[in-house]
Amino acid sequence: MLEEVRQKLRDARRVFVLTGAGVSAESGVPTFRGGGHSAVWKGLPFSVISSAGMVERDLPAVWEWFDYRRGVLESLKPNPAHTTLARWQDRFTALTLATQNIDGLHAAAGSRGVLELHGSIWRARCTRCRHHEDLRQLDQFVRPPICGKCNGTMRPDVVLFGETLPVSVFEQAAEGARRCDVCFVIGTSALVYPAAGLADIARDAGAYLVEINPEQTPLSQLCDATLRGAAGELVPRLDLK
Ligand code: BJW
Ligand code: ZN
Repeated sequence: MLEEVRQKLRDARRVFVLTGAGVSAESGVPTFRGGGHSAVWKGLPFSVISSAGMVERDLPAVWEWFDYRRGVLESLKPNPAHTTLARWQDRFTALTLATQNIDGLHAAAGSRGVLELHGSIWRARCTRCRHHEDLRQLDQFVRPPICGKCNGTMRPDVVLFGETLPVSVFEQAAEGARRCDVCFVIGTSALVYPAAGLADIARDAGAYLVEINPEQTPLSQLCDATLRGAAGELVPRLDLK
């Protein structure tokens, strides 16, 4: 199976990659689901704490949850899956990398133009005027932070359950999926929409669909190749010589 996928990659001109939490698992980032577990924080399932309703009910708690996770991420590094995907950028006519992850590890590995479908944990966004701030450069530790442009309240610039994805980011990802020869779906449970639907778009447009995941997902049966195992091991083994 690995050899067949390698061959498809040798012939491919346009490649689309959709990644999820599993691609960062070997860097030490906890996944949301998988292995029979589901993330919980202070007794709240993440589907509650990472939801639009929670921003309205308790924004300070949302900040506490994201500040905690940013603290975990600060010392973590990209793994060989991230670095291999970054190298692929220069090997094809076009490589579109869309991620559901908010951890910034693809960019840290050197990937350019990463389509962050669910936003970034490193940014804050004003709830009033949508002004963005990079939290690594924000010289302000109050929570919630106050917008420098309009004095509004800021929130993490991430897409929570019940919120819409940034339209132009999703459109660029959908275009990459529609036009690709080979589509990789790496380290995602493929349960969360509309991101998971990008694989359907690629498949419907005739792409060769490859899943890399130690576990089965709802997408597995649609795939031309399913590579069972860890992304940090399998992606480098697909690297073109
Ligand atoms: C490894 C590995 C290794 C382990 N190597 N792999 C249609 C039907 C039903 C519901 C909906 C629908 N369309 C939309 C919805 C609602 C909802 C949704 O999809 N719900 C489903 C759960 C049913 N979607 C939304 O609300 C989205 N918005 C939307 O649709 O807007 C329109 C709308 C607006 C208003 C009303 C109605 C519609 C927004 C979704 C935003 C998701 N946000 C989160 C949180 C982000 C912030 C945060 O981080 O807290 O994003 S949820 C969470 O799940 C996070 C992830 O990006 C996302 C996906 O998770 P992912 O990446 O797949 O991770 P896991 O943990 O699920 O899986 C890890 C995988 O890795 C596993 O398979 C492991 O096996 C594998 N793995 N180690 C490779 N080493
Ligand atoms: Zn503002």
